[in-house]
Amino acid sequence: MTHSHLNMTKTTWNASDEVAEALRGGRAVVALESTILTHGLAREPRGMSAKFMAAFPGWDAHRPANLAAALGAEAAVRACGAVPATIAIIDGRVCVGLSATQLEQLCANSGASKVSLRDLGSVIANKRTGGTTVASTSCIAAKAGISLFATGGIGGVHRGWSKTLDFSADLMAIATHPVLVVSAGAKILLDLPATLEALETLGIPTMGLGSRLFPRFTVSPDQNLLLPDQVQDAAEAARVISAHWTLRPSCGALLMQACPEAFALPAEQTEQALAAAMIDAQALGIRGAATTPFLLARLAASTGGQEVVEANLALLFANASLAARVACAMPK
Ligand code: PSU
Ligand code: MN
Repeated sequence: MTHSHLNMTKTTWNASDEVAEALRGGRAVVALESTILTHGLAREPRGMSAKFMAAFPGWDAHRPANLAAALGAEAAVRACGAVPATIAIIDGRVCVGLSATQLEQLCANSGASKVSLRDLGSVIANKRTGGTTVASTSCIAAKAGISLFATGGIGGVHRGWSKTLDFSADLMAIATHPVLVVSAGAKILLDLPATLEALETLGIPTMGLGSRLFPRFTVSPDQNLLLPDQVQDAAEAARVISAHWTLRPSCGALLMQACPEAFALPAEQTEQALAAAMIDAQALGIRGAATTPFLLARLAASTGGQEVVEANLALLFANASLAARVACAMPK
């Protein structure tokens, strides 16, 4: 018996008709993660500023914010000519491409878990439901034959890592699955210089779009933290990743772009909120997988929380568009 996904029964693996057909036809497909839906955004509707609505007129203020975000990211992929494949585990089934009903139910499900690499087996076997992280989404996308994946910000080496040894499974997953992950860099709550070192150690190609500044998720880039490489456009990213895969066909890569300038936040304000949140996390004994959702939720609830949410959404939509453009530029 092999353990290939080809042998997984229909009950554990389900690609939507649209995604299955796109993959069969060699069309451009972009994977999207779902932890941001289950753990990153509100399950209540959320009104946005006039500035946000002018930039993203499709935002649906009447739907739950996480569902509106999911639909917005999918629409951004479609607008650039690719097919979106939102990935999640639903009742133990690995779903690649969710129906409207599945997406609605996932976004409404307050019991959905955060599913990282280590959790996949138990969530599937116990027929549970969860949002997949960058790590587990990379694994599932690779198995499905999808090579482009868009997210907000990746996980990385956490601040205080020398005591906690906490660094995200995202890093190992990207190093060991052939996907190009498009992000706005690593989450601001991390130790970013250490994250850059880890990416180098793992041999993960890391390119900035039109810049070598390391993007910091919702915060504007640090002028002193440089990526090893940059590309001018989607076509160049596609050429670089194709060349990379001729030699290292099982190692992923990163393409990063800064949060759209109109929505990026100043570092000082975020650092202040983060410092308070980290003290609370320690006092409450928040550890392990709970750390990232806790700190991000505290940032979004801090003074200026509305701007944090808008920046998070603006960068997510921008990354979905960029991933779709690269997917369309990949050689067939
Ligand atoms: N976006 C959010 N909240 C999250 C995440 C994204 O608003 O929790 C997830 C991402 O899916 C990322 C993961 O892969 O957090 C990293 O978590 P950790 O540091 O535990 O590996
Ligand atoms: Mn962790």
